[in-house]
Amino acid sequence: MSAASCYLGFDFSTQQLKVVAVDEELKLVHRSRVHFDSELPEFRTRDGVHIHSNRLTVTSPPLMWVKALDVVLEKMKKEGFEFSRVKALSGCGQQHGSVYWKEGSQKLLESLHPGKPLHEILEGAFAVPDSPVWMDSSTSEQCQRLEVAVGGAQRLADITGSRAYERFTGNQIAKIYKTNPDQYKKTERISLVSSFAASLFLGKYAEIDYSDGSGMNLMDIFMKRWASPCLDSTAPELEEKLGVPVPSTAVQGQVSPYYVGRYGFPADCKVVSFTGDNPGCEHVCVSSTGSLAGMRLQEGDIAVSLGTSDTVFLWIKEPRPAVEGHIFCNPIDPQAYMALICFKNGSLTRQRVRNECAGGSWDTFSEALRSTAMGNNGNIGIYFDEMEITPPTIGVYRFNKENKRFLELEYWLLVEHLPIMMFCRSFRMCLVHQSTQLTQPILHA
Ligand code: 5FX
Repeated sequence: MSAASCYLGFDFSTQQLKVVAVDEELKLVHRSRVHFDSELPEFRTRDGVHIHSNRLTVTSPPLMWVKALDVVLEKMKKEGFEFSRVKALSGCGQQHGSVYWKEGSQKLLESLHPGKPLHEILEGAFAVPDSPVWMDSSTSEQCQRLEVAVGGAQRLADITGSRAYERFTGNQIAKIYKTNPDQYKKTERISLVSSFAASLFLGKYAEIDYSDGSGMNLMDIFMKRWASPCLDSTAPELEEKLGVPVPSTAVQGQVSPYYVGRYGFPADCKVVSFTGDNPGCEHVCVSSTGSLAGMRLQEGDIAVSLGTSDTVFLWIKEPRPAVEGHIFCNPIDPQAYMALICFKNGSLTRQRVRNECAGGSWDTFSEALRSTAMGNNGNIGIYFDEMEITPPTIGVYRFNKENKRFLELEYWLLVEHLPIMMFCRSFRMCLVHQSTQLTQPILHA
């Protein structure tokens, strides 16, 4: 490896932590990752999250993200990565998720000892040990209350870029304040996943950036500051706990001496605001998930990102917020915006169907697609394994070309128990036969 400068981009996504290093020409010089379920099994996540028994509450332990950072940096060290070359770093995180730093954590961050891994130092730093994440749909009550408080769904969208959404951070904060007032009281600072990750590098609380801050139902996206009516109806003393939002391109400081001592980063290595995974972030971050900045989108471009969530987003100049979809501040151009629609049932649902129908092989899955007529002869299946965001519904919806719903039970029998299915279909046909007074029995469909 030559001694030229390089830049690091971290991506704290739902299922893993990824890091890439690029040189001055944006050429990839290093890549590493930590997969939460398999490499940090002690946190007992499935696909990076805990889905609670009501199937609406979805959380992840912030300490797992801290430990993932320890592991990835140790991996890089072992592989001989020269941290002394890093001029600046930035990154992104899954949007909307929130981290609740306990009283006294600022002091802990300021005095990180390079002899210890971060997860040992920060073990007791979180007032809420399991952070709500973007897959959570448990805050309908808080959403309703917020919309009523500000004058309706459209009014809220006109201010914050979105009507009230369950996963948006303000509604998550309101739920914690209501259900766990003690945890809320003990919270010194609330970060998004992105600003939490930046805080780990800065050794102090990082500010929330405008772009990721737009996914909270708390920020006025035109004035780029917290919207008082939203704060007031969410929780008391919230403004102090949130800090001051800053541009997504702001340099927030230099790396903490911890990284200089433990890994050999230069003392003047800059930390640029981290932002959400869909906005992506400043040019120093080359996120490997789909993101507006990482894909270098320009006005008029539309991107589709197929990840744990599926999103469609575009760069816009004149936003008109509506009650469906979101408007976020643009992470690159402070005058511009980005529009986004998010679908929760993305890659995990696709993989589930692939496993059931194609023995876990994408090749077999693709072959099945290729060998079927375009349009699938009018048959269509829509799969919402978890409560969807757009539209808010759950279940499997399969229709034949006559637009008749094919019941899930039949589908389950067909896939799992073909012989029983054959029997049931014959049986049903016999019933049909009886009710329609046919003279000959129909044995199979
Ligand atoms: C966007 O609004 C979303 O909720 C998701 O795409 C998350 O950012 C996934 F991490």
